[in-house]
Amino acid sequence: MQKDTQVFDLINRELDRQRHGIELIASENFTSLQVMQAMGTVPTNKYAEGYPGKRYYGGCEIVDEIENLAIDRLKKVFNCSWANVQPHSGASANAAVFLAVMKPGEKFLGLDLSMGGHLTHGSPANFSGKTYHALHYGVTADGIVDYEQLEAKARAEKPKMIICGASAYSRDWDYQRIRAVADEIGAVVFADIAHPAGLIAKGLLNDPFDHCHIVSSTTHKTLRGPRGGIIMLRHDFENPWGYKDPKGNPRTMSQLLDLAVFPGSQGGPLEHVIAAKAVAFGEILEEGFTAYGQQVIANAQAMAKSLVNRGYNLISGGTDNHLMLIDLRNKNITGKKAQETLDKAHITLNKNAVPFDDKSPFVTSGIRVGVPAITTRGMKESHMETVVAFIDKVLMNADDEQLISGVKQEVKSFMQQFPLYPELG
Ligand code: DSN
Repeated sequence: MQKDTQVFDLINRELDRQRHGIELIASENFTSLQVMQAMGTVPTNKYAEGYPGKRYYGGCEIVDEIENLAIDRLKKVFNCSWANVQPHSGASANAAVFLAVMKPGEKFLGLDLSMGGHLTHGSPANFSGKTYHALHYGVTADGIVDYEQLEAKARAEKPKMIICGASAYSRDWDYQRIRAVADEIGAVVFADIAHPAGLIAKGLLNDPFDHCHIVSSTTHKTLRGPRGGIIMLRHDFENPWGYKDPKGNPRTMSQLLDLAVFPGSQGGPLEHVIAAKAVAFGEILEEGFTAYGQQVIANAQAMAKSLVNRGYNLISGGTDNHLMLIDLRNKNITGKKAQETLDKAHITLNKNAVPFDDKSPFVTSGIRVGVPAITTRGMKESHMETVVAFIDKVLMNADDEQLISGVKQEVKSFMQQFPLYPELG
């Protein structure tokens, strides 16, 4: 068969783009070569609806072993008693949690998207906001989760589920406080740790598992695995709403979640991706991943300091994790223009609404900056000043095409010290 040069040329161009640029999208990372190699393998050919030992197809004995290995490793990573590794993405994982816990129209409480939350935490454009009754809490003027507002809404509205977790929030969470109010009203606490999961895995941030009934994550952000989702329970429990199986036995939360993933919301699992998840979980269990997580936090703090020194306004004033949110209003540039201009210099990040933003989500007043990917490339605290200097130069000269083209060349030569996938030639 002839090689499909059309597709592989595009893939090689994307490899070049990744090699030459400074990747600051907070939700992105670079997997190991082994993780990628596992993804491009023969389990992609296999149908395996169901779960290990309980499949709807023959020939599943080896993919059963793959999936069990991924589950066992993930349980070790987060010290959990149960895990489901089949969700195709974080959004799919969250859809399954909703399906397991909520009936259409029931109330839940999550962080507002415009305050750093996620689409699946109740955006009107998403299944979560369309199917269920979404209520929101926000952040205070200081940019910290408004726990008092969360508690007041929880007591007044009595939602069935409270979601904690965010996609643009630079501070740690007080899971214990959220659990306390949830216990008062009989709500389930669901933590979506997609962003900081890799830091939580190594004990570098507060542990949600003892306080949150259900935890979901993606596997491709700070966990540095393939694109995908996971759901975990440290402690299984009998559902408090009396949901029963066809024989009239009460269902446990793990049973409800398994059913909600398959057959509830997905068909055949992607066993090649599950194999890659297993490889990534193995890497996280290694000693070196702790140093990676510590370096992520050190780099984020160095970058935050450098930005503040140059007069940038960081929401909440800094960061505890891998990202920061910058309000650009004092710099007279919108988030949209900043993203587009930085892109021209091979510095990739995303525009982001800041809390109490006066601009539309398509324009925004802010940008989100994350360091997991550049930390994987090998950058240390001392490199953050250089990266911030590039950003500042571009944003302060956003209409100077020639200068931006010069920065692009400087970025390309700077990135040569941080090789990416040299084995790929
Ligand atoms: N798209 C992800 C992010 O960038 O945070 C969330 O799903």
